[in-house]
Amino acid sequence: MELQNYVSQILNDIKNNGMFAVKKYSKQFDNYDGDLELKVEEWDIDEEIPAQDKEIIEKTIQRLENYHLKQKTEDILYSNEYNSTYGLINRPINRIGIYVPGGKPLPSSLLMVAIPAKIAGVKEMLITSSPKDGVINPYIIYIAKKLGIKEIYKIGGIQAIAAMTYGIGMKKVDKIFGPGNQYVNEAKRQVFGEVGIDSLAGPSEICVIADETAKPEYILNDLLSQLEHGYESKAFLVTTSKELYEYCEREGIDRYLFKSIEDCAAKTNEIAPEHLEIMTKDPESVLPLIQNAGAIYLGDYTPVPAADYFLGVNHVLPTGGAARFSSVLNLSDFTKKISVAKVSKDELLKERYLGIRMAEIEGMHQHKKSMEVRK
Ligand code: HSO
Ligand code: ZN
Repeated sequence: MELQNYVSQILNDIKNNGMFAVKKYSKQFDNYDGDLELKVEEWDIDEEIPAQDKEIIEKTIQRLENYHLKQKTEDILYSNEYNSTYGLINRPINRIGIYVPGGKPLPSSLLMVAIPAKIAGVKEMLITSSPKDGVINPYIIYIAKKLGIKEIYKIGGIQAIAAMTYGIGMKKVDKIFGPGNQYVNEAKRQVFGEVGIDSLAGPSEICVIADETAKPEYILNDLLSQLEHGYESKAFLVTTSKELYEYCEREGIDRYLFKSIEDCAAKTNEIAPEHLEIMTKDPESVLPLIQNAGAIYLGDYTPVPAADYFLGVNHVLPTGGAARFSSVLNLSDFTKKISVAKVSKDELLKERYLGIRMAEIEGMHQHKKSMEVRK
């Protein structure tokens, strides 16, 4: 059956039959029929995490916090010449669900979502993940505890997206975050509207722009590191160096040789890669030429994996060309903007002819009346 129908049937089944259906699919897909919510004693994993790892996690959290705190934006509130007030204010999303893929849980990706969420003021967070042999990865539990997340559900796949959307076995969430396989992505796509979703993350990609000054060994390793994410991941080399072009000949690496850096930048904008590394004599001078990329890392000492793990920048990025129209995960993904106005009598009476005429054009008589009736 076609993916779309397959997913919509399962979503509908869960919407109509609730917990009974969630349990059925957990048994079928995760081979799991135990408790769906993590039990009190299962939270007790502190001894499984080595002290050094706890320190690494602590330092990483601090670096992520430092970077994301800078993104806080002030509410806008101003008065105009009529002494009316206008503004745009921020309010956090109240409750979010974070999907953690069970096949290869990435604790670093949990940090990348939960930390900006906390800084943005999200009050309630939960995690869903398919259990492996009945258990959730202890690093995921450790990070959840550390960040004050109080609910973890052993539910994966389409059923996790349905449970979060319809509130089955849990209170429903306002927005769903986190990457997943093609079934999870299709489920997220279908529930969008009933619930918010972050994005539809596809396979990871890297693009490197490099000239003759770049170190071939660094570049090849960076390209290969991205391919480690899976067979669908993509690596692009866009270069003016014939030597580098030849050095990087490997399966899975798409290479382009151009005469100028401008041409390299144009090709990169077409690709709109998730990650872009610029390793040229003067990387800052290339930056203005780049229009489409999820993240840009300059110079010899900013490999993508450093950004994946510890720099503090966010590694949740648009993939598959989505960098043409969407952004790296940031605080605004966890907040809503609300417009505010308080109009003075003077302004309404003097300016209402604008609205009154527009209401006439649209044939909206009661709209007109509402503005007219005031004296
Ligand atoms: N490169 C991935 C993030 C990641 N890498 C997590 C390793 N763990 C997407 O930006
Ligand atoms: Zn990575």
